[in-house]
Parts: sequence; structure tokens; C-alpha cells
Amino acid sequence: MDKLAPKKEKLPEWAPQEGGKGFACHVVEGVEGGHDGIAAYSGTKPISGSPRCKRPSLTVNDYVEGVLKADRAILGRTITLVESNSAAHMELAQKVLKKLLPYTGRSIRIGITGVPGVGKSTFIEAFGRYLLEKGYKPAVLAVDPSSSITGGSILGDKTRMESLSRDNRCFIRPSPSSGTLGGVARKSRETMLVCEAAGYDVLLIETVGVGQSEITVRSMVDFFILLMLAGAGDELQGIKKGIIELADAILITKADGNNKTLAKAARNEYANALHYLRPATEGWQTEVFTCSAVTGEGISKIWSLIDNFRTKTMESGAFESRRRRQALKWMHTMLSEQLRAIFFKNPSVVKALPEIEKEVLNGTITPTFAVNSLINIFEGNT
Ligand SMILES: Nc1nc2c(ncn2[C@@H]2O[C@H](COP(=O)(O)OP(=O)(O)OP(=O)(O)O)[C@@H](O)[C@H]2O)c(=O)[nH]1
Ligand SMILES: [Mg+2]
Repeated sequence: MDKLAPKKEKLPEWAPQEGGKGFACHVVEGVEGGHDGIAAYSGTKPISGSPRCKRPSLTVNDYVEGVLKADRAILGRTITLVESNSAAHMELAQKVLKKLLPYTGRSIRIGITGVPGVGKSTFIEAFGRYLLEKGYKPAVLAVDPSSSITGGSILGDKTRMESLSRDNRCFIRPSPSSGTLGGVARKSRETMLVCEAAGYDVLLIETVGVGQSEITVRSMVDFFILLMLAGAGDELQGIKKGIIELADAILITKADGNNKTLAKAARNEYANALHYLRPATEGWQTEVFTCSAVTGEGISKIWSLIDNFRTKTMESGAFESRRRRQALKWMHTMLSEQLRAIFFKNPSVVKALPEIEKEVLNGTITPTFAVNSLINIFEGNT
């Protein structure tokens, strides 16, 4: 076909026949191939004969050695392996993790939470830069179960952590974007271990302060920071007493410009309120600070606070005992999740469930009766 020949005008199928040329709408035929002269790509199959560059697969030892040498490319690939949902990858990942385990644990794990927009990423950028200056090797991870829907923190991280993401000494990994909070948490915990084996000594884990995610992140870190805004009101910030009780430090952020006085007043208020709350860590009194990620004021104080926390809790044994409890709880959480998955995949359960659900909805059987029947069906089939 002569590409330059004028195309025949076409009317859309739904156009009235009698409309003739006077009808205002017509369809322009699509171009063949890409606009840039490259052959069209259907999006499903690779075009035969086109060059595809496949990365050579790595052995368990390749992964382990690469991570221990802090090879950034292999570190990234190891985390991708850990984040994979495929059974074969999971098996390989566990072999790699087993070998890495003796090299893990030597970092301080810090969780950072707060409502969207409170300034978590900007704080991490300022705090991370401070840590680099001090000679530490920070790694930044995000736990955001909503990111598969919103693309949220990934976009935020890239723009808010510009100078950190350009610095080779720091490693930034956006939230794994698929699955439930439990799935995201499993991946993040294992990613933390991989980063530790690669020599990162301060792990910063950003999470959105909505719903369950801060509780999950609390259960995987040593020190937990809650960022808050002055004058926004607890209601507005979705802050419940329970969340404040998770924190080892509260930071009233954006304490700069006109906001500074307000931030100081908020700090005093929270400091008073904290006397009535249970501290998050045994033997540690939760403190409130003001800080600004823009001016850098208050940033160094936070690090000395965390350092002090580490020394104190290591001496008392609270640091180590929390980590052990966290590992055990993690095992139980994973066990419950896997059992749940096995149950709901069982063919007899799959078959019986819709009918039993209907009966519960109609009120012909009680939920307890339904559960017992389902368990019997499951047990009869395993
Ligand atoms: N003045 C001032 N602005 C700040 C400060 N920290 C953050 N901001 C601004 O607040 C906005 C939100 O900051 P982010 O760091 O993206 O907030 P976030 O909590 O990571 O947000 P999400 O990832 O979407 O939950 C940005 O426009 C920042 O520039 C600060 O200390 N002072
Ligand atoms: Mg952010």
C-alpha cells in the first residue's frame, strides 16, 4: 500500500447512513507500524527474530557473593528474587537467605510513619544525608500496601529523595507493589536481611500511617518514629492513642518559618500527654522533638537519641529480646497466612464454599456451624 496515498474517509459504524458527508464525525484509520518507524508490537509475544537480551541466571553462590561484596546490581537482583511470588524463585531465595543469615542483624532498623504528606520522604532525605556525612551506610525501604493501586510512595520517593537516590553509598528500594500487607511485609523483612548482609548499617523503613501498616512495620523495626504536624489536630492526622503508644519518638515536623512556634507548642502538649501513656519499649521513655527537613534543624538530635536508645536497650537486653520476639511472631504470622492459603485453595472447600456462604446469608445455618462444616470438608480431604 502506498503510505502517502490519501486515506479513504470512513464513517463510524453507528453513524446514520443518510447523514452522508455532512456528518461531522469520521474515523481516521490507524497507522501501520509505530510512529517512529519501528515495527508494531502486539504486546503479547516477542517479535520473532528480534534481539532479546536475557540476563544470565545466577547460582545461589553468585547471589550470596554478590550481596556480600555489596555489588549493587546483584543486590537489586537478590531483592527482586526475594520479592518474587513464583514458587521456584521463593525456594531459591530461601537458599540464598539461609547463607546470608550469619551476616545479618548488624544494623539499626528504624521505622518512620505518619499520615500521607506529613513529610516522611523529605525527612528521610535529610536524615539520610546526615547519616552519610557521619560515615554510615543507610538503606531506605518502603512498605506501602496501597502502592499497587496508587503508585504512591514510589513516585514520592524518587522526587523527595533526589540527592539520596543519586548517592551510590545509599540504597533505596520502593515498596514491593503486589499483594496483601502480609505479603508486602514478608518481602520487606527479607529485603532488610539482604541489605544488612550487604553492609548497610542503618535501615530506614517508610510506611504510610493509615490502617494496619504501621503496626506491621513496628513489628519489624527496633526504633519507631511517628511524624506529626503541628496544629492539624489528632483527628485529622488519624492518630489514635494506640499509634502513639507504638512510637519511640514523636517528631513534630515542618518546624520552620511561621510554623516553628506552633510546632514548639505541639511538642509541649504531646510531651505532657506521653506521661499518661505506656512507652513502646521497655525501659525507654518516648520523647517528642521538633525538626525541619528543610532547614535541617533537629536532625542531628534525632540521631543522638537513636544512638542513645541503642546503647541503653542493648545493655538492658531489651534490644535483642525484641528482635527474638519479632522473629517468632513473624514465623506465626507466616504460618497462619500459609495455612489460610492452603485452606482456601483446597478443591473441596472451593466447591462447597459458595453454597455454605449462601446458607449463612439466608440465616439457615449459623456461622459457627458453617465453619465446622468447612473444616470437616477440609479435613476429609487432606
Ligand atoms: N516547610 C517544610 N516543608 C516540608 C518539610 N518536610 C516536607 N515538606 C513538604 O511536605 C510535602 C510532603 O512531603 P513528603 O516528604 O512527600 O511527605 P510523605 O509523608 O513522604 O508523603 P507520602 O509518601 O505521600 O505519604 C512536600 O511538599 C515537602 O516539600 C519540612 O520540614 N518543612
Ligand atoms: Mg513519601
